[in-house]
Amino acid sequence: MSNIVFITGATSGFGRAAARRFAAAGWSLVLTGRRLERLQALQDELGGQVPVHVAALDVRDAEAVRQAVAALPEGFRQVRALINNAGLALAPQAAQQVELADWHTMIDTNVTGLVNVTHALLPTLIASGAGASIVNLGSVAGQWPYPGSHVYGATKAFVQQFSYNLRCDLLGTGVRVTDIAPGMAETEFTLVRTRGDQAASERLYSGTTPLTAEDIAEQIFYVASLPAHININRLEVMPTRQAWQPFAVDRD
Ligand code: NDP
Ligand code: 8X3
Repeated sequence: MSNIVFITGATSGFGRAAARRFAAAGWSLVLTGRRLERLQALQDELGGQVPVHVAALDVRDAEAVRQAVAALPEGFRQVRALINNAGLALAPQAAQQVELADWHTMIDTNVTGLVNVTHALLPTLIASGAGASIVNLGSVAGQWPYPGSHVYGATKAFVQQFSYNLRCDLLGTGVRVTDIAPGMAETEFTLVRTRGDQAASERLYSGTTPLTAEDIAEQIFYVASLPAHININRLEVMPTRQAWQPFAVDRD
């Protein structure tokens, strides 16, 4: 019987690359996201390789999440790894210029969505026992402040602390929890953040060497496939060509 991984946000970026990485290792896939046509395309691509189940799912909807987990077909129920990847940043301008609705969308997706899926799958993961994994996608923005990060960074700080706190409660169950905190990675992330500004997205990643979706998929697979006695608590990963800046000072 193959291992089963449940991935949120599998329609793009890290989630889609993770689906391919787990498939390459023979894992069965449960792929979720809101864009069903992209899920079906991934199912067409990987379905000849491993069993694939897709479910269109908005992680913000707790009842839909509960039903999607309850409706997992035979062969996909004994989930061994949960990859809590669905998430987004919006409104990169200063906090005082941001619409409240954008803050709510980030909280609803990155915080509420992540706990919705975790809550729905915890019994299954605990039943799976030693070697089961929850891999949460945090961010360097959860640890390091920068202008325009406001609620986005705060949601990722939540992801870090929730991951650590889960470790405490899951001690003795064998279920591992990891917060993976990437720096700049070229995906559709900036396109979403800028509401479709392709030029802004290309500008951010041009002339440097960002992380790729495949780089992070490799880290996700790594932490979920380590021997059962090893738990990576937090994995912060930046491009070599990204670092911090000095503190900003307001002067007369
Ligand atoms: P992408 O925009 O490429 O992918 C985001 C994924 O999240 C999509 O598959 C999208 O699917 C899904 N998603 C968004 N909202 C929802 C929702 N309400 N319900 C279900 N799925 C949703 O970005 P990345 O791959 O870069 O981002 C993945 C994660 O990594 C995010 O949590 C992000 O915050 C984090 N991250 C990204 C970094 C980067 O620089 N790229 C760095 C650090 C962390 P759909 O729209 O089909 O629902
Ligand atoms: C995404 C990376 O640097 O834009 O979480 O915050 S960054």
